[in-house]
Amino acid sequence: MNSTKDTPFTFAVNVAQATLEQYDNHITRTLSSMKGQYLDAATYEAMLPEEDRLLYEVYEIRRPETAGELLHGLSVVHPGKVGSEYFMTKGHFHTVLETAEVYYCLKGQGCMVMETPEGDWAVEELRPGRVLYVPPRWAHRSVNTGADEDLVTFFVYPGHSGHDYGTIEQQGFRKLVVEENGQPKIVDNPRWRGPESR
Ligand code: S6P
Ligand code: ZN
Repeated sequence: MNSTKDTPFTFAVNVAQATLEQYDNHITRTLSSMKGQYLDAATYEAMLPEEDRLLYEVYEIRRPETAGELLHGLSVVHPGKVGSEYFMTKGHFHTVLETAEVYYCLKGQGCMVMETPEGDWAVEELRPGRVLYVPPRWAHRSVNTGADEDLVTFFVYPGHSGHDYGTIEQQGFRKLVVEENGQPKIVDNPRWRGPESR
C-alpha cells in the first residue's frame, strides 16, 4: 500500500473504463447521507424508504495528511436525480481554506458548483479531457448531469487541506443544478442560509 512508501511509485488509470488499477480506500455515499441537501425534500423523503441509493464513490490512494503531500484518487458520481436536481457530492470547503485542488475529468458529463465565503460563485463544466482548477477558498461540489453515465474525475489536493462539510450542510450552496426541458440549468438555491441571508 502506498501509505508506507517513501519512494516514488506509479500506478495505472484505465482510461477506457475510467478506473484505477489500485487504491487503498473506497468510500461510498448513499442517499441517506444527503439529508437536507436536495431542494425537493418531499421527493427525497419518498425515495429513501424505497432504496438507499448509491450516489457516489471515492477511491483514494492513501498518503500522510501533511503539508508536503498530495492526496489523490478517483471520484465517481452516478447518474440520477432527486426530483429535478441531479445526483451530486456533499461538497465542502477545505478546512485550511487557502488550499486548492485540481480535477481531471475522465468520463461523463457534469459540472462543479463552487463558491467562496466572500459571496463569489462559479459553475464550470466537466467533460472528458477537461482539467478544472479550484483555487484556494472555493467550496466545491461535483454534479452528474449525464442521463445514464457515471461522472468520473481524478483529483489532487494538498495533504493538510482537511474537509469542512459542516458549513455546506448548514447553509447549502448558493446555486443548484436542475434539469429543465431535458437540459441542465443553474438556479438560485432558495434555501441557501449563508451569513447574508440570516
Ligand atoms: C477532496 C476532493 C474529492 C471529494 C469527492 C467527494 O478534497 O474534493 O475527493 O472528496 O469528490 O466529495 P465530498 O464533497 O463528499 O468530499
Ligand atoms: Zn476538496
